Amino acid sequence: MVKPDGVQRGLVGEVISRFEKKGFKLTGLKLFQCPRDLAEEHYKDLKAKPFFPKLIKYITSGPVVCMAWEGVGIVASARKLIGATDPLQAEPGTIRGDLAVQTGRNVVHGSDSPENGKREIGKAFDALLRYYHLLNLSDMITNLALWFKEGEICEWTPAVAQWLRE
Ligand code: DAT
Ligand code: MG
Repeated sequence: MVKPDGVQRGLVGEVISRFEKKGFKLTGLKLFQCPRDLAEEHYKDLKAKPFFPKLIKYITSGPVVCMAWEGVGIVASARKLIGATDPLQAEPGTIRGDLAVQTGRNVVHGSDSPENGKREIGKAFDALLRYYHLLNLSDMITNLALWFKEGEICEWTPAVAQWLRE
């Protein structure tokens, strides 16, 4: 996700470009104003931290760009492309290392585990979604994933797939 500072600074294209060039596949993309309750749920593990109120204010301060990316080892690789949480510790060549100077304005969020990726994007719930459809309970589906609703993730095959993976 490109955070509000990244959107305000015109870095959306730059961030997307780095993931595209690496060879990952974009399956979801939207500009979105994050409401307070979603921000608090997303960062609930950090609720006890002294910086939590500022973090919530920051992440809700303007639109973010939510993205879903797919690829081999995507979570670990994305974390490497993004760089360390503190941009001053992030290596040059990483998004934060190249484009940011402060932890509280570190431009991007990336899921830190496949499990959290599923919680944030929703793929973990595929089987459950199909079950809910079968039972005609579609109304219950919208809040199963944090950042994307059903139908917002698009499965497709890039024409270059065979040139990225043997
Ligand atoms: P990351 O975004 O690298 O996954 P995290 O999950 O530990 O890092 O923290 C989430 C966000 O909270 C982080 O991007 C910026 C903010 N944050 C973390 N540690 C902080 C600190 N010590 N001071 C201020 N903000 C902090
Ligand atoms: Mg994190």
